[in-house]
Amino acid sequence: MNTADGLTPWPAEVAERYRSDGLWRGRAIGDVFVESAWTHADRVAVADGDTTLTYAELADRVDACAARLLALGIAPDDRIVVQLPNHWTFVVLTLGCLRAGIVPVMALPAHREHELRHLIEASEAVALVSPDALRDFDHRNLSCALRAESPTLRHVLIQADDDRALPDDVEHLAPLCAPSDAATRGVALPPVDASSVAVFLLSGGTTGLPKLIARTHDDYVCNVLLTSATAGVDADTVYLATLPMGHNFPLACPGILGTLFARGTVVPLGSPRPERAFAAIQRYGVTHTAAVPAVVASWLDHGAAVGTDALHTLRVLQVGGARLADELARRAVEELPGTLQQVFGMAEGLINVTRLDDPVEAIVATQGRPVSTSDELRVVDEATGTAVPDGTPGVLLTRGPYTPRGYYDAPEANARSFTPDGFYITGDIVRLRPDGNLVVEGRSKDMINRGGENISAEEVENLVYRLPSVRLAAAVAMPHATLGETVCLFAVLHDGYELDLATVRAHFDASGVAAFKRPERLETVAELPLTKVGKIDKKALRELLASEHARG
Ligand code: OOB
Repeated sequence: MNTADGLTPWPAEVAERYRSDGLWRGRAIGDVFVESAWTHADRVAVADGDTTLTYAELADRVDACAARLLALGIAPDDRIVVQLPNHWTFVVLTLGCLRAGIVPVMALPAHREHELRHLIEASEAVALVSPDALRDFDHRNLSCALRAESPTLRHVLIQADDDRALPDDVEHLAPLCAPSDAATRGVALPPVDASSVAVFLLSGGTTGLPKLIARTHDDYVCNVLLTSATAGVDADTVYLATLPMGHNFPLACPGILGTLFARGTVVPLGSPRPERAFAAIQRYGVTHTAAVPAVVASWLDHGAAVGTDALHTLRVLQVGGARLADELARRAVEELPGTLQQVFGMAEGLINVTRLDDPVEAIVATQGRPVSTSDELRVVDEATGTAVPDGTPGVLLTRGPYTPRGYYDAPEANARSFTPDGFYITGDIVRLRPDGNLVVEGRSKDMINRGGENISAEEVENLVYRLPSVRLAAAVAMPHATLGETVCLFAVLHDGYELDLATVRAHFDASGVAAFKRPERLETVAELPLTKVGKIDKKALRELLASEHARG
């Protein structure tokens, strides 16, 4: 299937307006990058340990990578699942795909068999790129097993040390990312249409496995440039990426792409741990970075212990992915160098940010406002769907120039998650303040946000139902001091059965599920509270856990 077949396009007259307003520039991401590269050929584009690439070197490798992917028989519009750790090869490969019109599907390093199988199937991927092994997990073995069972997957590309011998049936990623050579020089790359799909991002997923979000070159360039402007990214920016680079936040808000478009320097780092992050910030003179609240908490504690001198070059600390508690925000403003920017965004599109010159009160107490005046927001009553008065909490709906009108090839999910007139139903409960800023008050969608990782309650429950002992299951967000929330599982068992947490977690591991989805607590109960229509009353369960948490 061609990617275009699974899309829900913006209506023609809306697309025309976005073009005439200059929001959609008709430029492919790879073309914008190449242009910025050749005007600043000698500046450092990527600095990753021993590997430093100038713009000229990066652009050379990117185009060589594009030519090599095409030479492998991977064609424009083919999909490649990319599961790489934060590393310079991620940048070369991703841009190489984009230059060739090949569409990367952005998996996360934490994903396992369960998620990867789904991504390969849903995108009909022809290739999978993964590390040889990472944190004691054998990705190569899994990748080959997935290829053996998939009707579409032909190539497994493995990121490994140069000298590591790999079997013949997998490709080394390193030679694909090497400088140009006789075989690639002069190879003409196919033109890439700006209205075509650039990347597939993953939804946080409220129902089951992640859905694919097709972002076009036009909409993603728009996303990158708007967020770059609000974060003050320029040629002097040194951006540290510690969040997984395939996630929308570090990839494009403004992240890696914003920094490269502005001719700054990207510093990939494999871990957000404070010791490593502080050292990288000091070594490279980092000016911008993005973190989730749990990471900020660890940086604050580390800073309180060792001081924050290492961070003196920091100009902008972006925090988002989960609600930043006002108290933590205040500490970040007071104790860390630079300006705090709250970012309330989503892979589906809409990005809200506090502005760098906002009053401290707004930076501390709100999650910002949309980056484009063309973003349309509605706050509606959860039950009736009608607009609530300004200042009253309600569910946030949105549409706009970088918010696609539907998930990829998912008519049922689209009927649930989009209104007939094309608004995305975020499932976030927000309050709109008179100054235009939003405050995230909660969530109507059935999700657990574990330190920025969105976990679908339904996916967890479906996995639990595979256990023979379980009659009824409910996965509920449980308050957690640093992560914000973790998964608490309530289960009603069949007569005569027993179940403990270790068994549940071992079952998740054996099912090949990303580790962050494992329940942190199990409560076996005789019955679950039900709503008047007979659904499991998650609200009551959440309140139970919250009141328990409040009591300490
Ligand atoms: C980002 O994207 P996703 O797709 O992983 O998660 C989106 C969801 C939002 O709908 C919301 O429920 C939650 O994550 N969220 C926040 C938040 N930022 C995201 N909840 C409260 N406060 C915040 N600041 O998480 C994402 C994408 C681009 C930029 C930043 C974050």
